[in-house]
Formats: sequence, C-alpha cells, structure tokens
Amino acid sequence: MQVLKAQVCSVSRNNWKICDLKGSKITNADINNSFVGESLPVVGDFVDYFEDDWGNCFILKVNERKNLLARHTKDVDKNIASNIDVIFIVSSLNNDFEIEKMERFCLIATVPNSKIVFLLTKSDLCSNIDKYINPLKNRFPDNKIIVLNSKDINDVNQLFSVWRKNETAIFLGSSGVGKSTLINTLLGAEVATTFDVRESDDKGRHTTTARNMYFLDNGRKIIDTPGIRSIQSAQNQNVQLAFDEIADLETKCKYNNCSHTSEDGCAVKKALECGILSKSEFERFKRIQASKERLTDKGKFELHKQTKFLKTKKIESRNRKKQK
Ligand SMILES: Nc1nc2c(ncn2[C@@H]2O[C@H](COP(=O)(O)OP(=O)(O)OP(=O)(O)O)[C@@H](O)[C@H]2O)c(=O)[nH]1
Ligand SMILES: [Mg+2]
Ligand SMILES: [Zn+2]
Repeated sequence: MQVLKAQVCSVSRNNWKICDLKGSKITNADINNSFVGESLPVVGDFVDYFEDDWGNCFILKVNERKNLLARHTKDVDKNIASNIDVIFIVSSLNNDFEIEKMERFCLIATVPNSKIVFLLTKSDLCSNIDKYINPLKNRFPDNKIIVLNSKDINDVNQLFSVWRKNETAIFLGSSGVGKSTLINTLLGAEVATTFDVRESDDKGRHTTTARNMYFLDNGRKIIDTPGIRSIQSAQNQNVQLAFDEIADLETKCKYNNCSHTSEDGCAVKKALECGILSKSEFERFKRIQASKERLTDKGKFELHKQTKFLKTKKIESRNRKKQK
C-alpha cells in the first residue's frame, strides 16, 4: 500500500474531498477504518491517504496542525478549519452588525500563528460607515479593518495587503454578510452560490452549507464557511466570555502545560492582548476552575463521540462486506 499526501479541500457533514497541493485534482475521500487521530479531518488539514484498486481514496491520518479553528457547542461538528494564516471576520455595514458578535468570532479566531482582520462589507449600501467602524476600532484597536464592496475587485484587492502569497485565509461571519460573494470576486467567476438577505433585518439565509477551500492563481488559498448559527445574535447574551469559552482558549495554547505568561503560541495571552478577555475575568476563571474538581472534560467527550462515529463506520463496512 502506497501512502500518499493530500490536503482536505472540502468538508460537508461526513463527506470529505481531498486535493493535491495545487488544488488541481480533487477527489472524494472516506475515513479509513484504521484512522487514528484526536479528531476527524477538517478543511485545511494535510492528510496521509491511500487509493485502493478501484480508485477509492481513504484517509489514514491527519498531519500535525499549525492551528485549529473550533467553536464550543453541543454539536459534534465543532472543528471548523486548520492551518490558517489570516482570519477575516466578516460583517456587513447594516442592521446585522453587532460588536458582541464580533467578539464571539474573535474568540473562535484566537489561535496561534495567525492574524485577525475585520472586513466590513456592503459599503456601497451604507451612508454612515463611521457608526460601525468607530466602536469596532475602540474595541479592537490593534486589528486592521478593511471596508469594502464585496463585488468590486478594486476594493477586494485590499485584502492582499494583509494576506501574502502562499498564505491560507478564511472567511468567518454570520449568514448573508457576503463571504461567498467575496470568493466569487476573488476568483473572477461564480464558483460559490450566493443569495439575497431578508430585507426586514438584513439576515442571511444560510446559503453555504459546506466548508470549501478555493485556490487563487497567486498561490493563496481561501476557505468559505457557512454562517455560524449559534453566533447569529448576541442580544440578551452576557458579553463576558462564558466559562467553557475560556477553558476552550487554554486548549488552544501551543504547549499543553502552558503557564500563559511568556510562551509563544499562547492563546490566552493573545485573547488578553486583543481585549476579548480581561485580566480580572481570567483570574476569576482560574479561581472557579481550581475549586471545581470535576470539570467536565469537553475534549474527552468530543473524542468519545468521534470514536463512536468511527466505530459505527467500521460496523457499517463490516456489514457491507458480509452482504457481498
Ligand atoms: N451591494 C452589496 N451586496 C452584497 C455585498 N456583499 C454581499 N452582498 C449580497 O448579499 C447577499 C448575501 O451574500 P452571500 O455572499 O451569499 O453571503 P454569505 O456570507 O456567503 O452567506 P451564507 O452562505 O448564508 O453564510 C447576496 O445577495 C450578495 O449579492 C456588498 O458588498 N454589496
Ligand atoms: Mg455563503
Ligand atoms: Zn497559554
């Protein structure tokens, strides 16, 4: 059996597509029965795979990730993408804009070895841009903000000032903010489906359902994602980070035994620096954590669910073989 290398370029529920490193040849892939790893492959992952005599591809393992974007929910599907250099948090300049929502996206985007840039879309439809930019600047003074019309290539070219050749970027944001529209403008073709937002409140209709990576001619890669439902609105939500969100930050540090003081790749430090986490909040978290002896181990739970999924797959494939 010859072990080959590829990158995961599309994930939709439990369907994976892999491609060669230039993105020219794309094939469906399944998870091999012997798959080992803490979590299932996500878009952006470099993987080892093999091809059987019938041309079917099976993923054997995920190579070490530079970083992993994930969110904490009760869903199984909490991992978003990996190996990202630039995270564009996208919002439109209209009623859908909420600073609390940007904070939540920032939390997801706080991963090692990457930078966060805000994209404010639909500038062509907005008459008071300052109303949106000013609070964002106040909240995140260190992050770049780009204002644009997603359909205008001259505007979209601004992205290349923060996104270099051979870097991978991702669009994160609510439904309807123009993530797929940006993809189409970048590629100069209608490769991603887009759909009008609701007029009453500017909310999108969850048009994109898969995570897809696209290859630009200049060596850059871009990932389109579905609008995240749980971050649809932060109204009536406590702005402070939830307990499990801070716990989640700690799992994103580069080193397992990180002391969150001077290590590089420390996600907690990064969150403190960019202002989504305050020092007092973090102190409070540590106190509560110390007093809680049996903190539910989300990681183990997640792993348990994924192992269960793989087991089910094994049984299915065994049954298929029996039927043959
Ligand atoms: N005028 C204008 N319309 C825009 C702009 N960006 C996006 N749109 C429109 O907004 C609607 C939603 O855009 P999409 O690209 O589908 O949004 P999305 O973020 O991909 O949404 P989901 O796939 O549902 O997460 C479409 O009708 C787009 O044409 C913009 O900058 N200006
Ligand atoms: Mg879309
Ligand atoms: Zn740390």
